[in-house]
Amino acid sequence: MKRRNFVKKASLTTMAGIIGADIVFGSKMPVNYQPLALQETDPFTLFNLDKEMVVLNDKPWNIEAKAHLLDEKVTSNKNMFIRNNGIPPENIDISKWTLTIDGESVQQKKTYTLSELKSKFKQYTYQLTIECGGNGRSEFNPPAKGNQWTVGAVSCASWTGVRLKDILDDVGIKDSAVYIGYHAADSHISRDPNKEPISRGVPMSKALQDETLVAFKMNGKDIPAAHGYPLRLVCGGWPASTSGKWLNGISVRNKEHDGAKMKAPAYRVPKNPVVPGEKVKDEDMKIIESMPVKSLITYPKSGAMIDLGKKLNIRGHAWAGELEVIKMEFSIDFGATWHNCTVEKPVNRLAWQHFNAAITFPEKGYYEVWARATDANNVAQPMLVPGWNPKGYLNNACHRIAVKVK
Ligand SMILES: Nc1nc2c(c(=O)[nH]1)N[C@H]1C(S)=C(S)[C@@H](COP(=O)(O)O)O[C@H]1N2
Ligand SMILES: [Mo]
Repeated sequence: MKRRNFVKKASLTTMAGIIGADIVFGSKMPVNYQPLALQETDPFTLFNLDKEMVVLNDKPWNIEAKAHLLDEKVTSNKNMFIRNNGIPPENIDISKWTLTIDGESVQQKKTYTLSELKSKFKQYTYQLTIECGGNGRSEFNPPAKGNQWTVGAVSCASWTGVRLKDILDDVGIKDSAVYIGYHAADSHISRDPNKEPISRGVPMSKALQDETLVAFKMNGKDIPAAHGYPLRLVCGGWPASTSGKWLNGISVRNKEHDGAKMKAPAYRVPKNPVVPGEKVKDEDMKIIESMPVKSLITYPKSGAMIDLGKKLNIRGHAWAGELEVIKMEFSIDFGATWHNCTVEKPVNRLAWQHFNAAITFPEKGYYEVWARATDANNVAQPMLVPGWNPKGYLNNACHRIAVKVK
């Protein structure tokens, strides 16, 4: 703690405002010191979360939803998973926030203020599905290290912003461009200012899609602090790690971006299937691009009870990375037979799709309802956990709920 530099008057006033009282000896407070009253440790209050959200890690915060919390058509802040790799930025002054576009493949480096971005480019709103590459990791055996996500590291919120392609067009991109990489304002967990916690990216073909947004609103309001306030890259349908929160820079690269968590084995899976537990060489891994087809039953909760003769109405969402879901089915006999659900069209490309079905059960007893989505390439979800991989990515097994008929 540096005792010689004292806190600036302006930030003292801000802190006093939040605490709701003057900090009497504030002028004696060391710089970067966080008053206890501001060291909020209850994530539910801190992030405004539903009380049923599940905390997997508190340093950094990693919090997931339960399936039934994702029942809304558009995910609200209180039910949205949080995945942080480092320490989110504090005391953000949006009047000073900028986005700098640089890299080997820009005509010239260019910096925009937040208000320039908002006024210079046309704004678009899309619902975009964002799923962590490690969603479902908890089911792999042998277990993979990392957050033990079950099913809840996925969201589909409504994002408003400007198209990355319009910004890149304004900057001017050289023919040599192959990849973009994002830079953000969060700090490495070690607090080492020379290290980025995460700096990932996507190939130009994804960067230039209409739906790839540099967003400043989520669900019609400022992006919540945990989800990237005041600016975020959103690449729907790809591993959520490509959607950089607290965005302040984009490098247009003449090679695959090599920022933090771009190198193997991060966000990579074996090129060919491997025996569970096997060591895989870096050069035998490939980077995850579009996420696989998947679905979630969001109503009812697992463990539902129903009277014999009554219909059970199930519902949920299905998504398939870059592709559309063309078929949604359910099974009540452990996958022996399948029946169609109704599945809606997406409101826009890369938004999850809603499904529902009315199920009749033949007699009293225990059942499981399994749900299975099929994408536009006719690829269906596997019934059980798919290909084991060292980091536990891409588990898109059918979601199941237990039902008792009495
Ligand atoms: N700057 C920054 N962006 C980030 C991350 C991060 O730690 N820092 N985590 C990434 C990962 S791994 C995921 S899964 C998503 C999570 O987004 P959410 O917390 O808004 O749900 O943000 C991505 N973007
Ligand atoms: Mo992630």
